[in-house]
Amino acid sequence: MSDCIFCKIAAGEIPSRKAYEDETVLAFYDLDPQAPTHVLVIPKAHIPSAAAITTENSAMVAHIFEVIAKVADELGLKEGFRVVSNCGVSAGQSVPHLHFHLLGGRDFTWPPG
Ligand code: DGP
Repeated sequence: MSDCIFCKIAAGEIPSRKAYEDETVLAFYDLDPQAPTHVLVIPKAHIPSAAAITTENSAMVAHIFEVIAKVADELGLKEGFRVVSNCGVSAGQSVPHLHFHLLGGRDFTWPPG
């Protein structure tokens, strides 16, 4: 999508600090980190949110979770990590391109705020 900031990051039109990249997935550091490690993992193809995951694109989501496990291991998150996908306005989604926050390096509370 031409006006989507994460599509532009995926295309290399906006720079990012990359943690992982392959043909279909990009992981890059969040510019407003909420934990010592805070990486965003996105599909390069535009999917608006978790509400738009379907049979047609769910293999991509499975691949994203493989990438999350790989990046968490490479970044040494051995004590644990949290994966968050905010979906919709009331959940706090600010960028309408599916993304998974990979957060680690500190303890997390439950339930989340
Ligand atoms: P959410 O609020 O769940 O939609 O998360 C969006 C995240 O994206 C938020 O933590 C800040 C991050 N973000 C927004 N714009 C940029 C950007 O241009 N570069 C990077 N690295 N992160 C961004």
